[in-house]
Amino acid sequence: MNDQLTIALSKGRIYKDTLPLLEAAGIEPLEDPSKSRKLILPTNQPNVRLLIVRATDAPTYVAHGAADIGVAGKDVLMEAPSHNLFELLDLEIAKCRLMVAGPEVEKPHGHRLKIATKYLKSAQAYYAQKGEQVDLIKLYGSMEIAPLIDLADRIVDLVDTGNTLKANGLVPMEHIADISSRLIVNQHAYKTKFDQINTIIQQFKTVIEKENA
Ligand code: PRT
Ligand code: MG
Repeated sequence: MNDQLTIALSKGRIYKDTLPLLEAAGIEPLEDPSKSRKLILPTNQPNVRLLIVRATDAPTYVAHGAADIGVAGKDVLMEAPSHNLFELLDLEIAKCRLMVAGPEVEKPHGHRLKIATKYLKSAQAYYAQKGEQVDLIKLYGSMEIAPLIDLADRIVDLVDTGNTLKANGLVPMEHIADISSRLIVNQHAYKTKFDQINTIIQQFKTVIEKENA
């Protein structure tokens, strides 16, 4: 039986916040991804390894079975196709909000609102549900610039402290969704490696319940 377990994680805040959960499940990486250039990290458990991937790629690795389980932000999951994977647990980490933001004083606009975002699907669903017709402009990052140079009227982006918006003269305007990271599991792996994955889920749950009690 193949009891090798591969876990897809992005470095940065998801890695940092997932470490204590992994530790509770007895899994300790043998190298620190912020210091190592290695993208496949061995752990203290010979049959468990970590894949260090881009945050937006984690669902792809899990959906294709290249990783058995992974961690991804709900913002990423709302944009990604959901076939072949289960979203099994809210890890309550890397929390933030998906919001509409714009300049404090908006210029009058005679056109449909132009919204710059990397979250096309979420923005589209949000404005459709409001019955508002807008023009969406896809960007891959630094959305905050768009209203400053009249590329767009507003942006749809993640907000945590609000400092990034503030530094660019923008204010949060509308709340779209609360975001946290989720444990995702390949559907086939969940059947073939059920005991191994379920044990990890139970150990994660214990920590999450304690932290959020
Ligand atoms: O780094 P890379 O571009 O490859 O990917 P990434 O930016 O998606 O990775 P990372 O590690 O930055 O984010 C991973 C996940 O963390 C996201 O998918 C979210 O689910 C979650 N998360 C939580 C956040 C934030 N908080 C957050 N504040 N992701 C991004 N931000 C950014 C936001 O986009 C904005 O630019 O931080 C800025 C706002 O922060 P404040 O504190 O100034 O409001
Ligand atoms: Mg980032």
